Amino acid sequence: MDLGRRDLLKGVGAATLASAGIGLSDGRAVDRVPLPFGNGERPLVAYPGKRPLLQMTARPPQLETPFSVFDEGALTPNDAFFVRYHLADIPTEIDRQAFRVVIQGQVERPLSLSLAELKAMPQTELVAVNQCSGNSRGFFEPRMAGGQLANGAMGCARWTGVPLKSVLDKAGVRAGAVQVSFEGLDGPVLPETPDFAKALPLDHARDGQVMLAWGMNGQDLPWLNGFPLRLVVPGFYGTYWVKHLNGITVLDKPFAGFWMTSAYRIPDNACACTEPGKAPDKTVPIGRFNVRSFLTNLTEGAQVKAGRVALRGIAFDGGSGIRSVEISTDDGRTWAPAELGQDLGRYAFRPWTADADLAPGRHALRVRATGNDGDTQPMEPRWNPAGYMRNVVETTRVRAA
Ligand SMILES: Nc1nc2c(c(=O)[nH]1)N[C@H]1C(S)=C(S)[C@@H](COP(=O)(O)O)O[C@H]1N2
Ligand SMILES: [Mo]
Repeated sequence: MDLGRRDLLKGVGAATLASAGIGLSDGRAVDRVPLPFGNGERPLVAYPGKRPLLQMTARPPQLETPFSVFDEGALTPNDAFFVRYHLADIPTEIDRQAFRVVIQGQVERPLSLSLAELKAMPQTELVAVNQCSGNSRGFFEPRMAGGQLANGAMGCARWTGVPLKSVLDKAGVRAGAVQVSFEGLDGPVLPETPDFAKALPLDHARDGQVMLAWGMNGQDLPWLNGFPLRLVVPGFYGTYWVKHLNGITVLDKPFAGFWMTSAYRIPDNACACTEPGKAPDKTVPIGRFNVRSFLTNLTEGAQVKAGRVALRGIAFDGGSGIRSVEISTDDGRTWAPAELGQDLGRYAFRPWTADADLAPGRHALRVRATGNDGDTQPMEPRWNPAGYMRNVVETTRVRAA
């Protein structure tokens, strides 16, 4: 069903992507940057509403955040936030007055809500990390097909919107409903490509935290992050965070779309992993983030002055919150606790700081986080065929002199 997409595109006084100054196809490369794996060179390209970011593909735009941004604070600035799309027909013109999100399917009262109507409902705010399932895929060994990302397909923002639950309650979910599906204004270029749509179990959709968000760090959503409305699914991989959200359908049977039944699936076991090179016997849809941590102020190969060295970084997990972060300066043989910084909520980046004493010579710095749920990061990388969910204890090799 076409949810009025054409109508939305022809509104008068529509905001357009091009009005921000640069067409999608002619983003200017200002530099080229090497990511630390084979074929990792990326142009730094400035898109509308964005500072120069690492361009993985141009059509559709797929942009990675330069890692140094994560050293600047726990909230990722809107103009530095990564961009992921699957389908090349992304909206380039949206009339914010004419925009509607439709709630239909197994409901008592199908709704078509404007932004003004949504904003008149009780609002909610939450700081949460959005991370692509394939963040860090470029570091997998053996390597696999898919976007060759370093660690910049993640970001943390303060999201403003209304709980999905409020909107579902307004529509009145019918007895027997089991799932809710979501789709946005973007579409495939070829009709045989399946349109991007995702689904959540009804209980998850009604947990009060899943949100229809129009605000990001106090501003409208950047165009490329889903203007004017997106789904925010705290603690869950970005694939569920449907952008340009204009269709919500309550279903009485599990959603059978390609992006749930074939794509974004992980091995159905505790580690979500297989022996490298092996396919899993059974898969399930990807879900919650595992726990990760990063050193942000020193990069691989850095030279530092021997003696006391200040380290800092970030950690996050799927929503239990970070209990502790530990640092090793001897490649994981011994560990010392880091100090946790400001707590912006259990779905946010948690900053940490630590002091290390580095004798002259080479050091392998490692950082390991543990969540309040007791989960921690493995010392050896795990593997799965899609290159999802990397969360090995990362290593940064530096030299003190
Ligand atoms: N409409 C739409 N929403 C989408 C996607 C998409 O292709 N189309 N990609 C998803 C994926 S896989 C990710 S990782 C996040 C990325 O969010 P961002 O582009 O705002 O960083 O958007 C999600 N929402
Ligand atoms: Mo993603």
